[in-house]
Amino acid sequence: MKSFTNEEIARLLRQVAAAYTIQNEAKYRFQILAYQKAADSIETSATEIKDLLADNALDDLPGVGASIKNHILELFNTGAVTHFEDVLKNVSPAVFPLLDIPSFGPKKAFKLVDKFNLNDPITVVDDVYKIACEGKIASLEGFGEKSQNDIKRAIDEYKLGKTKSSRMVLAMASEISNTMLTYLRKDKNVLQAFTLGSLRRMKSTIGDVDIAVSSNNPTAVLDHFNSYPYKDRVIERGDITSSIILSGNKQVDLMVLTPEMLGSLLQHFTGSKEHNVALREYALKKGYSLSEKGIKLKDGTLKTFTSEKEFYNFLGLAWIPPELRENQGEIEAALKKTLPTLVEIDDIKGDFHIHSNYAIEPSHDLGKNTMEEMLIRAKELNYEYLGFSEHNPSIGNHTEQEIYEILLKRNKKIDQLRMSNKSVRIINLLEVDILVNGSLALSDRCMELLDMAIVSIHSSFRNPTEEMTTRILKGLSHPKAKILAHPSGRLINSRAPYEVDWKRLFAFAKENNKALEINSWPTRLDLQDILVKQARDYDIKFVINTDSHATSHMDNMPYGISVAKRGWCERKDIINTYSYDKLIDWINQ
Ligand code: DGT
Ligand code: CA
Ligand code: CA
Ligand code: ZN
Repeated sequence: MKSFTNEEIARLLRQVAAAYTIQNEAKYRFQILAYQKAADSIETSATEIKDLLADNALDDLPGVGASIKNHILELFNTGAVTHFEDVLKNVSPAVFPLLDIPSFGPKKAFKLVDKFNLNDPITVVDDVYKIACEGKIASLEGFGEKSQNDIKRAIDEYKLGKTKSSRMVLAMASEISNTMLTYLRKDKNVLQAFTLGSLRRMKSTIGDVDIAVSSNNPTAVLDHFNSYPYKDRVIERGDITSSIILSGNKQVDLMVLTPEMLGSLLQHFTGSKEHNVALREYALKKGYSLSEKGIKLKDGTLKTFTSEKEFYNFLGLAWIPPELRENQGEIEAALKKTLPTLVEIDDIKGDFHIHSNYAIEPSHDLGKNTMEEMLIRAKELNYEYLGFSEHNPSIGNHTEQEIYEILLKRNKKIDQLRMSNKSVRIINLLEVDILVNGSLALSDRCMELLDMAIVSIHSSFRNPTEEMTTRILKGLSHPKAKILAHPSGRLINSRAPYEVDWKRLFAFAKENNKALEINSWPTRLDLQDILVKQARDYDIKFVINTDSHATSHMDNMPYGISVAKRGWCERKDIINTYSYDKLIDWINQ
């Protein structure tokens, strides 16, 4: 018997649906829907089909009709499916890689492959890109200039890792969730609505959005949910649950229960799965069995909970903040009452990573707003202080003397601002490049013009671990270098973190009193939560910064807070919760 993963099977089913669409969408519309639905269901199933087959339990697989189940059996028995081969034989295999690119449907992909005679699935994405750049797509019937540009952009994004199935960044998932909550609350049958799953736990990337509703009329609520105007299709509908797909292949799951079960519902669907499994094992030892409906006692009666706190307390545990629910020791800590008091957004008194549009002729990008505008936003956010940290002047385009003069002039500007603006204190920083050899992009006398510096890596990301670590430590050892910005360099869905010996870096930061940045930019969220938790064991300090290039970016602070919380950080761990005086002491330490 051959073996296939759920992902491989789902992929094959989608190819069959695509081939039907290309052949005759109207004629095969039921088949297309059935194959798409089966693919959705298999892809999101928690159980592997190969395990179901081993248990002779393929019938348990929801959302898959009898004929597709037979095809799956054939696939495992013989390694191929005759019917699939029949459907697929008229479509070039070069069509399918194009279907992973955002905005590419089967018909568009087929037309391009057909018209330009593209037959190599390995090179087809590059081939289409080249043809688009040569301007040959615009003249094709049904395409045009705009769609040619859209194709180029979509392939650019695809190459950055944005496939149709990639996980959402927090900002996008929050927006989807908020829009959906507003829509749901318009239905009078909805008593309360909550965001759950990984989004409530504020994980840095989100697979799908989970929403819970308390209601005395689940059917009406599910009907309302299924009529959501921006849905692409409904993929599952039961008595108390339903799932829909929005455009861009984003999934939203809804669960509806009556209010007296709200506590256990919130607990269960917040997860994580790992936390729930560990909690269930812990409860089992006390003779309790947990579910989304409540806690079943030894005598078989079901105890229900209207609040999540009561649920945890009944188990002898303190309520656990959602950000900690990853089975990383939180259950033991809740039992011993040693859970951390996590840092909150209201604890934040300033932000050190701010790029204004001050004309510094930088090595990298300049901000969009003036220093004055950034200060106004800081005041609105109730900050006590704000640090300006434009990139250092480019060393390729200036002599050291020119850079020194640029910085002298900038210091004058900052002095003036300090005179005229008494409500927010200003910290004079720069974001200074750590060059490949570990030295800083600024000379010592230039560094002396600053209160402190943020240092960071913006080149040669792929050097070996030891080289990278030595480079960072050397850059950080300058007395003015107090903060390491976006320490791993990762960009979510597009750039892997660079290789760093984290233990060595953490030990160095502790020893030399350097802070690691938690960068709040939604596609950075760097240092990552797991590493924050490890770094915290070294008793290192962190700074939560927004890396703002415009005033509106200053509102991203909550994303950084979520990373700090997931790393178990308390207020005392975060430098920018300090009062101004304490901050100055820390800078001068
Ligand atoms: P995601 O969507 O991949 O970002 O991650 P989650 O954590 O939102 O996962 P999801 O959407 O599959 O499920 C939401 C929550 O429902 C999950 O965190 C815990 C609960 N849950 C789902 N499936 C299971 C399961 O098989 N066992 C247990 N104990 N809990 C589950
Ligand atoms: Ca989810
Ligand atoms: Ca889900
Ligand atoms: Zn920056």
